[in-house]
Amino acid sequence: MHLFASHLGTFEVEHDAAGQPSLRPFRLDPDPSPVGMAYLDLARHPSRILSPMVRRSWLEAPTDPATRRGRGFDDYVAVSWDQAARLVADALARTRDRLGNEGVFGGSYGWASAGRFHHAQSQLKRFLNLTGGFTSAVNTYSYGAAGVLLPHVLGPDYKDACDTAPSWSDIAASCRLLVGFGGFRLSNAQVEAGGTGSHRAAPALRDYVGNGGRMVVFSPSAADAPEGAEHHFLRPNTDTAVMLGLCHTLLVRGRADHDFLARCTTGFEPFARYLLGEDDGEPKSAAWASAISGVPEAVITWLALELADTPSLINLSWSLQRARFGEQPYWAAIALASMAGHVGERGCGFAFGLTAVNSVGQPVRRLKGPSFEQGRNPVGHYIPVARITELLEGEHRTIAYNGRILPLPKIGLVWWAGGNPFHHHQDLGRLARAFRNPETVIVTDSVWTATARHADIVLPAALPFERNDIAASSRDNWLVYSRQVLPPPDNVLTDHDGLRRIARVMGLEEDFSEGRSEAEWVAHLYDGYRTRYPELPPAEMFFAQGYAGLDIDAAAPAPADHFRAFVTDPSARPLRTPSGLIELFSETVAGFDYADHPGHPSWMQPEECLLSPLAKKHGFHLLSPQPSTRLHSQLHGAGPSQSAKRDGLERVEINPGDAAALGLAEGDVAEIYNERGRILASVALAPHLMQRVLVLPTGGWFDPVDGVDHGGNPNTLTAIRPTSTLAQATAPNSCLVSIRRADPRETA
Ligand SMILES: Nc1nc2c(c(=O)[nH]1)N[C@H]1C(S)=C(S)[C@@H](COP(=O)(O)OP(=O)(O)OC[C@H]3O[C@@H](n4cnc5c(=O)[nH]c(N)nc54)[C@H](O)[C@@H]3O)O[C@H]1N2
Ligand SMILES: Nc1nc2c(c(=O)[nH]1)N[C@H]1C(S)=C(S)[C@@H](COP(=O)(O)OP(=O)(O)OC[C@H]3O[C@@H](n4cnc5c(=O)[nH]c(N)nc54)[C@H](O)[C@@H]3O)O[C@H]1N2
Ligand SMILES: [Mo]
Repeated sequence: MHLFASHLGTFEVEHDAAGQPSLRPFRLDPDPSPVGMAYLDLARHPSRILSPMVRRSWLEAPTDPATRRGRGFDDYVAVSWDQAARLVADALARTRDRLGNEGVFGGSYGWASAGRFHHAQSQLKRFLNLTGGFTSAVNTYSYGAAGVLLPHVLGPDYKDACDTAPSWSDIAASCRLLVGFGGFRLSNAQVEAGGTGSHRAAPALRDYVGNGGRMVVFSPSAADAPEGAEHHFLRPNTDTAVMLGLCHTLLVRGRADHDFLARCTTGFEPFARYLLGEDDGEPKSAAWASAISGVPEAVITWLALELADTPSLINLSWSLQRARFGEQPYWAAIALASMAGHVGERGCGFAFGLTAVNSVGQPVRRLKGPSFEQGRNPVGHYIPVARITELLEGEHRTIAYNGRILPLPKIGLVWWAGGNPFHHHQDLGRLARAFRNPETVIVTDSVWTATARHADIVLPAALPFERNDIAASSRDNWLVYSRQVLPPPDNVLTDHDGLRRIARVMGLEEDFSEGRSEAEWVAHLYDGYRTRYPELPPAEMFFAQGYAGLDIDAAAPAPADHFRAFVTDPSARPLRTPSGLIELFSETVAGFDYADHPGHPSWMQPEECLLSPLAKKHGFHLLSPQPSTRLHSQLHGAGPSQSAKRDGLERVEINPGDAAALGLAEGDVAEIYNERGRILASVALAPHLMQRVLVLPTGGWFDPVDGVDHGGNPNTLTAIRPTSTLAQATAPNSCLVSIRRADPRETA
């Protein structure tokens, strides 16, 4: 079978009578993504980069700081690959001579595309490692706060985003109450990093509700609650307060599971003192939580008792920790589930990210297969990924993070491949200014993203359907042979072939490619999988069939039950925390002495939320969830994303009452603004949305025209303020804005 694999799943390739290819759902996928089906729309799209391009003023004077101001709007000249290769090699040499290899930032955060060989960052990092290394980035935008906090609370085994949830089958069998903070945005489950053969998360959730499973959802948007669920509005960023109110209720009503707390947790005492307000004089009661969150006190009191009485599971969306103090709701949820006493029971306890992507909650044997070898990075410098602006600004010498002080080296060259910081990072105006500091910016991408428009050297990459690869997710059990559908345009190369040309100029080609062709690399990777999993079919069979999966034919693997063994006998099967127990108070975290991250779950009010003084000036809380019609900024030009726009603008959701008060009607062009920036978007009335909340999904392409972003990228407005000093993670979901009808001169 001719298959194409993407982060949105696997598709069958068909050709019509005229030989035109198109994508069809993979026949083994129960819930295929309509967005992924539109991939081929990008093939000859006008946004394609068709040749290596160099920014004109940089080409004329690459070391002249004056030319750097043109990044973002200068024009470009096309050059040959040979010339581009020499320019890259020279620029690298200049930076290494002046600043050493740590002067090269190669962190390149981003989702790139599926495929183990043509993985853009792996290709770039292997290349840069051969040249002596680079300053890198750690953690993710997805799970940056939780990924740093959870190792302190549960141990390093619970660092990964998909590794705490029980399996859907166990939830269906044994959980009687599923509480979802942040709800279940089902369009998110279309996606899986590395791809998948079968979308199972959204059907699993629907089955749970369909079979009478009870569900309570807290979210500023009722659209996050699936049909059949009970939904409660809460003010954005106040989930921690609600959870503390639930904890307090359990405690004062005598319903906390003290046996569980004593056997399986440490630090309950200081946490209980905090709940009771013994030190700060403020009991974290249901009434207190209600005043902060807007959730009725009676709902909190009722739910606390239900949680104790019922086999229950508390799920948090990842979005909650993409906010100021985003570590706290995660810690509070663990405390709450511990007090309710169902951790370790089948399908119960706590979970993070059910339906955030497809794999969470799937019982699969994971194919931890070989990836394209990156080699070793001799440079030890790194940043937490969302501190890119601070790094490039060059004014900050160090940054505190997770108990350490990280030096921030001076950066002379930035090379980004497979990510789009002018999509993903916050406060894009400030990022654009920071991007004017390095001597050289290189971007490898397939399309003219805003990031590419900030580069001096732009290298065109083949799209995923223009190459052959083997796709697999480390969180799934499918291997897919993703076969070329169309050849790339003439001057467009795969990341590997482009880097190979540059390696040749630098005398590193043999080390970089090991003399293997694309087909040989792909076969080599499959051999690696087969060595590790001898039950996989022989290579000829795999490449002929187009896919293989460890569990496709065999019996389903046992569901995950992360905490059962630990809870049954904590001393025999301790967690890998300092105490061996769930840490409701962490000596380690408390010892860091960060004012923005105490040693136990705590309520702290974000500087930007509806309760803060700034809300008097900017009265709306802007949320920026994942787009349902694309993958971040990818597939922006394809049908589903384009047809969801109105008048060429992204749609912003607003409560109809708020809109009426501002004189805004459906389809009006609105300006959304704060001190950081201004954007245009088309007004979409949303009765399901709480008042004073706006929802503008990410992925609109940043397109500033006279200081106003017509592309509707919410990150024009969001702040770079971190979750806390502990994780230094991204916090775009804490953002206050104003909204008004746009000046007609701007929209003309
Ligand atoms: N306001 C706000 N901002 C957010 C979030 C939010 O919730 N709110 N969420 C954050 C999250 S969770 C994430 S993960 C990030 C996502 O941010 P990114 O991962 O940076 O977003 P993508 O659009 O997927 O960027 C991938 C880029 O790689 C390019 N690409 C794809 N395949 C290849 C390839 O083979 N080679 C090369 N060279 N390039 C390729 C694509 O064209 C695209 O430009 O955004 C974050 N930003
Ligand atoms: N189609 C599609 N799917 C995707 C992606 C994509 O780009 N496109 N991106 C993927 C990636 S990289 C990731 S990390 C995951 C992200 O998965 P998540 O982080 O879970 O998803 P989000 O869409 O950011 O947010 C989910 C919901 O959280 C709610 N929410 C926001 N703030 C708050 C709050 O303070 N309190 C409460 N209670 N609710 C709140 C919003 O209403 C939103 O609908 O999605 C993945 N899935
Ligand atoms: Mo993400």
